[in-house]
Amino acid sequence: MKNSSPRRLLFLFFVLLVAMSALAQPQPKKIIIDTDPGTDDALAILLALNSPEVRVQAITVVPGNVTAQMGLQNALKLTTLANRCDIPVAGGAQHPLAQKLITAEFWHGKNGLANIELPTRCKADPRFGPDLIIELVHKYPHQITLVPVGPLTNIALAVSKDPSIVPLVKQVILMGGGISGGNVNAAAEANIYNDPEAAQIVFNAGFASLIMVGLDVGNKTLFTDRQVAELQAAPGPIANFVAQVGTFLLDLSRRFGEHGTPMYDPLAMGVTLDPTLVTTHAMRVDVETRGEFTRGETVANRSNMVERNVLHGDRYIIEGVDKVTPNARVCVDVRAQRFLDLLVSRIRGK
Ligand SMILES: [Ca+2]
Repeated sequence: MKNSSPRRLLFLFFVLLVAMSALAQPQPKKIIIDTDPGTDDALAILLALNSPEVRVQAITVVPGNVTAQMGLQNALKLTTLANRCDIPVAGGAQHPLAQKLITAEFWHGKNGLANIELPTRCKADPRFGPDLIIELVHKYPHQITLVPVGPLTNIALAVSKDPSIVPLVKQVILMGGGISGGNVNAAAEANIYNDPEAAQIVFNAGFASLIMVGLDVGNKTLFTDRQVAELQAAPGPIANFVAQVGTFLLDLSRRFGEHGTPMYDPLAMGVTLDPTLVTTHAMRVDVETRGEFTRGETVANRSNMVERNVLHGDRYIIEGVDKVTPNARVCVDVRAQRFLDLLVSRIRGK
């Protein structure tokens, strides 16, 4: 016993050292990507799959840029390209909650992936996307970050079916909305416009942390010829595919007099990897569902206050102001070059 003590101490010291180094290594975030792929969705997915900060637990598909069926096939093409058939890819909603679907082949190519043909080897998971979200949130309580980069239909269905998941979700980092105008029209951003009722459910579900990565920052992250050239110089099928997507998007942008194409969905993934890429302000955000010109607008209260108007006889009198509780952190600024460098280096496999 006396002789074995130093050896035992040494062993315990070694165990402690291993445990400490394991603790020092940050564990990858468990994420679920809810997506309508989509060119910029494809880049967001490939960014995630090339990044050690996250582990993709599932990809759930929502109709938006393309139909639900085409989106599912596209997601499977992307996991095939990345050689990641181990990741469950599940279909979900077939249409928005309360309106007809609006698809965007105009912006994404007729197959949704810049008309680039990719093979499919991976198979779809038979589970219903919102059910898979519910299942994974219960399996990993307080560990799952949801990264919705399409209309919010699947997330709304999941929280409506099982509201008990809301406090068990670690964070929601969504691409959608804007607080300085829209891209569909003067007021609305496409993801929110494609299912305003779902978006209103998600913003008001009561998630502990919800980050809105909207047009205000997405429009500042412009992918240009420089990034295409950097990717063309890199070997491999993923860099090659992303360079081709970039070329397609840039050709489209030039038709509208722009020299760059916004990286909306990839930026939401970038914020998931590195929250310091953006500056956020806490705001109360509601989604307009009835406006004549503003259906689908994310209406953000910057001061988080509303006037208290009290009826006195035939008129209202302002008697003070009431605070409203913020439900989102809205991205208001972005370190765009740092993000683009991160995107390119990860796609290049570095
Ligand atoms: Ca998308």
